[in-house]
Amino acid sequence: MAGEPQADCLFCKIVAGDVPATVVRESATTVAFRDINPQAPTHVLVIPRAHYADAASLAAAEPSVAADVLREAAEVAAGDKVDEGGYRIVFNTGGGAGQTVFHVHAHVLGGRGFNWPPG
Ligand code: D5M
Repeated sequence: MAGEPQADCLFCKIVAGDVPATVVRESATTVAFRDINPQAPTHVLVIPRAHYADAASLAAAEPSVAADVLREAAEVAAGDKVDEGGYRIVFNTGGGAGQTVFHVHAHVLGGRGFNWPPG
């Protein structure tokens, strides 16, 4: 069923506490934890507790939780004090865009400069 935990999903296992993660924030609907392979001084992933493959599926099924993810991303940036310098929120969507974990996650990146367009 949509949103239900998936046995083979790494991020569902982090939500369940079955895989360790450096959790920086939790809410009723989301978990935020540090990326295992950081690409910036701040690199945190914000995920919904519910399992959806990508941002579009989450927004279609549970738009209020999609908003929660964005709100938590802003709180992460403020908590790491990277909000004033500017930060980036990225949802890689689909393998062609670099998505490797198919449980939607917002990358929150900050603490350094960024180029546009991204690589
Ligand atoms: O991003 C998937 C991201 O997930 C990538 O930046 C590494 C990160 N990752 C993978 N495994 C872990 C664990 N166990 N903890 C924390 N972070 C992790 P994507 O946009 O799908 O390429």
